[in-house]
Formats: sequence, structure tokens, C-alpha cells
Amino acid sequence: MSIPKQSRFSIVALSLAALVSCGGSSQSDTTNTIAPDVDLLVSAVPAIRWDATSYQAPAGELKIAMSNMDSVKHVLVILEGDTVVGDLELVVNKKGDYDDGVITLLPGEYRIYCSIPGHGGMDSTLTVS
Ligand SMILES: [Cu+2]
Repeated sequence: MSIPKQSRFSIVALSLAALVSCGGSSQSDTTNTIAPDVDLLVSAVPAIRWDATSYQAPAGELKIAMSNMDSVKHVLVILEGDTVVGDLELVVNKKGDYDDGVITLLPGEYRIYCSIPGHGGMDSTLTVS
């Protein structure tokens, strides 16, 4: 299950509002805040999985981000069938790491896959329309 884009942005907006309203000046650079211009967020979660079995995105130029809630390295690539699409390769080495990149996708069915050996379970569907 993926969180609809609208509500994800609302959550970010609420978090920012909360930060501002408490008057703190210690906003940290190390928080894993998702940039508001990300089109698709994929999280690696414990037991070597993605946080959803299917994702959706609009066709065109996409900014894809990966956050690591797991404790091992992951490398996200986009596959069409068994072939890597474009040159997007997102790498997170440890818990809390974040990476993002841009790829242009035509409408179709893709796979969000982790290329680390033994991580074949990290294989979710990406529907671009
Ligand atoms: Cu992995």
C-alpha cells in the first residue's frame, strides 16, 4: 500500500508547521525529511523488503527517492522486464540514509528492484500512467 501523494504532502506540511509553532531554532539537517518535489518515495524496511508491493507514478520525468529504514545496504534500480531502465541507481548504506535521482519513464509496468545479491524479495511493481 502506498500513501497517496496528497496526504504525504499534508503530513510534511503538518510536520513543518509543528516545527515552526514550537519556536525551536534547532531544526536539524540530519532528519530524514522528504523533499517536497519527490514524485515517488520508496522505503527499504526490515527483513529486506520495500514498504509496498506496488507503487504508482505519473509518466515523464520523475524524481524518485529511497529512504533506508532497514540496517543494511540497498541499491534501487528500475527494471522493465529483466532489463535495467535508464541509469538511475539509488544507494543507501545504513539506517537513516536517503538517496534520490531522476529518471524519465513512459507509461507502462516496471519493477522496483534491489540489485544487492540475496535481495530478490525487494521486487515491487511500479505502474506508470
Ligand atoms: Cu536490498
